Amino acid sequence: MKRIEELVRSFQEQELLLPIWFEDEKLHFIDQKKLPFESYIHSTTDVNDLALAIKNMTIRGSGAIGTCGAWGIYLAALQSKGDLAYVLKAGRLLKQTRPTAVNLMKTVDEMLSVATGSGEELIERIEQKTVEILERQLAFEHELGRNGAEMIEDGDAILTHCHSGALAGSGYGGRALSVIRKAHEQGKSIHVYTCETRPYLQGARITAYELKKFGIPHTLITDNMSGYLMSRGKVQKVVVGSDRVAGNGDLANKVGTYMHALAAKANGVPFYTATSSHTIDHDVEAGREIEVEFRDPSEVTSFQNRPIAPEGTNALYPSFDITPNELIAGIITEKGVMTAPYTSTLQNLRATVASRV
Ligand code: RI2
Repeated sequence: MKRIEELVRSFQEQELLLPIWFEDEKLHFIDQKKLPFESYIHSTTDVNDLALAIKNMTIRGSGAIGTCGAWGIYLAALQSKGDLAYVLKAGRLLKQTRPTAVNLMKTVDEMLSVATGSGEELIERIEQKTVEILERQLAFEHELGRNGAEMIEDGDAILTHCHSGALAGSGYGGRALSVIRKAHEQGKSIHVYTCETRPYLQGARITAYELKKFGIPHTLITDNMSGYLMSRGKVQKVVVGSDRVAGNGDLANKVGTYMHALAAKANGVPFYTATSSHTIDHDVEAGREIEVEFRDPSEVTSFQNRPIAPEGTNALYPSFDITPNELIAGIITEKGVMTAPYTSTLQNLRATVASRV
């Protein structure tokens, strides 16, 4: 049986940017709110700390919080010395942290499907499942990247929104950046426009940080510049991540995605989402049924704790929006690129895949 420590060591030997890892009997994770100005690493043995870190976006990105479903249950099993009731309670806590990204809920359920027995026996079952999920997720990023890179042509400028990269996933490139990183590794000459992504600035802070690290040429723009660039023929593809895809192909992703998709359609630019078959939620028929998380409006009226509007200004912060399927040229998955009509292509995909993070 492969142990967690062995797996983490093998990950550390690869060229990965790990968001979360386990070492010296503690879970460690990078503080994504402080990047790129500070590389702060939190360490804990308490699943409650992990749940709080997901809720306050210290750890974020649907792939990374998906793997937290595995890490959190593993931590709870260790912390409680194999107390099943505690592990089940931890599962409920983790699932309540963020409502839109579906991978976290699905991964917690997958972990709990092996949670039987108690003590060492329970811990061992959970450790095995954790290893399985983490290995699978890293392999997924390479498969997804290879499929998506086929959509990218030499000379393309690619627009992306938010941060759908290594630290939002398992360390290679997450979703959108796995596609971009793979195309770059294949020797294609590409340029990336990364939208800053108000109000959290994931694009400016984290996507630009990763693109720089991977040596991929890029330009930072504010979110409202994408229409201008597309209308001037400066963008050949749009590739974004995905928090949840409905059964009909409608996409929930970081707020602002929808307006990029509209501009892409109006200018004949193909718009893709890079996702996992696990992120397709067949329990949800269409995007309007997806719960959109609303965050604290103070995150809009201030920037890094400094006010940017008069005191008392009303603000609103829907964290995600829904892009209707007719604006999507393709849904890139680890099993290939799905195209319209999505209701049937996604159903066929469902029939052929095992679940993934
Ligand atoms: P992957 C983010 O949300 C954005 O919606 C972004 O597109 C996505 O997660 C990246 O996750 P948040 O967690 O699609 O920053 O790459 O609110 O998994």
